[in-house]
Amino acid sequence: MNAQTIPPINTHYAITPEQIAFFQENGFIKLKNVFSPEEIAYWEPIISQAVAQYNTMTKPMHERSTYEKAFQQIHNLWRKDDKVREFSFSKRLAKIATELLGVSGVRMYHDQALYKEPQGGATPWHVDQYYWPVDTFNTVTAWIPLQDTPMEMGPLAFSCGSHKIKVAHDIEISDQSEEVIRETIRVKDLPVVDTPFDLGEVSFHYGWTLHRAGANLTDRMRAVMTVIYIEDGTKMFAPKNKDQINDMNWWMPGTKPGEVIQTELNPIVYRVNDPE
Ligand SMILES: O=C(O)CCC(=O)C(=O)O
Repeated sequence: MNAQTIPPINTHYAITPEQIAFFQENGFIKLKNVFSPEEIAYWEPIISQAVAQYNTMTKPMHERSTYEKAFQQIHNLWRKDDKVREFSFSKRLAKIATELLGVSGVRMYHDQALYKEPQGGATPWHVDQYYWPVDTFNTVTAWIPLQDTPMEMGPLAFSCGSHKIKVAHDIEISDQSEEVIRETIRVKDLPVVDTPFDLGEVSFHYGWTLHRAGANLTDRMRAVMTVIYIEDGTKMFAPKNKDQINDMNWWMPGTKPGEVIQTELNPIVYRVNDPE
């Protein structure tokens, strides 16, 4: 693709008040055609090449923990690769995140590639915010599959309305989080949305929404990029577990409890009055 045909990554994607209401009520939303097939065809090799370069997980599948079987996980690719930075700072994505949260702007918390290998295991049920020492409800992950993602590849699944209940808030991603949440969903009869993703479809979920992904039963990589945003103005609280200490050091180094999160790793990605 030459310079003229590189698809612009910052153009606007319109969401409706009904979609915002759905997100805030259910804790997630799946939006079709956020990216065109041409855009995915352009970005997938760029992101996949960076993942191949920076992946450090080389253990054979049978020697890995449940967590390690779930995906190759590469954090803050935007710091390592300038092209990926362009993708992760897409104003299209950040504007959707801002509008869904109903806030005046969002900052980068971090990005991460989550590549589920052929025959890779399921991602256990969990909440993301267990890991994050952030003093806000307003966090959101954009989950961006870089191919169409049928059921047998492990698309992301969500428990509807589960951001409003307190389940497994103190459990890391593990067999235990899977068991506790699965049982809660069964007992409380909570609805679950577990459906394939079309090419270009992107989901957004709150940090407290219960979610999981099935195993990758195919012989193809399930390539997914994610970008995690926090509301501008969010403060850090004193970490409550070892994972939150890691997150503090990784995503907001130098920030003290009670301070606004605004290090060089957390630039503003979108503000409501930014020019289109
Ligand atoms: O991609 C996956 O398998 C899990 C993703 C996830 O848990 C997340 O993005 O919060």
